[in-house]
Amino acid sequence: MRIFLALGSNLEKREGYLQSGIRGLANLGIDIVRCASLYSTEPRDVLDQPRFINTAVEAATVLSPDELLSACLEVEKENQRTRHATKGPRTLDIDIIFYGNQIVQTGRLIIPHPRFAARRFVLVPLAEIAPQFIDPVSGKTIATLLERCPDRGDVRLAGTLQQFS
Ligand code: PH2
Ligand code: MG
Ligand code: MG
Repeated sequence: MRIFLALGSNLEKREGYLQSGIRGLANLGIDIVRCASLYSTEPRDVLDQPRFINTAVEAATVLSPDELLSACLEVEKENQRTRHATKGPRTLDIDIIFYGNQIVQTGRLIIPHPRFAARRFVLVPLAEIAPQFIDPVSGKTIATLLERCPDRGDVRLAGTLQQFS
């Protein structure tokens, strides 16, 4: 299945956690196809926290949505992710945005990610690697969703991960 994941970090060595997170995913059977640039982004939801580095990856996997979620959580854990405050500072966050064009709703998982279209820190990296991908919920492309996104949060290009530059 063709999948898209959003990654973010706003503690300590942020690029290092993103790099290590992508390596961790690859070790669990998630074949990374493309990785967007790194973006320095203004915090949303909880405003009083350090700026994030966000990126997005396209990958291929045979894991089911539920297995994919478990893999993401395992890689977060490997990277010292703790859960103190919801939406607060974190070493590594890996969110499933799309699982092909499937709509998934289980007790622990909603795909597409319910808030992705309202967040520039997700849409900007995603639009870099997949502007024409169609969101199965709205039927709109990522490029269109970005154009129409009301979020004005600052999102600035901040480099690329070595292995993807
Ligand atoms: N993640 C959050 C809350 N706020 N803000 C930015 N800029 N980037 C994020 O990844 C982020 C956030 C909860 O997951
Ligand atoms: Mg998140
Ligand atoms: Mg998350």
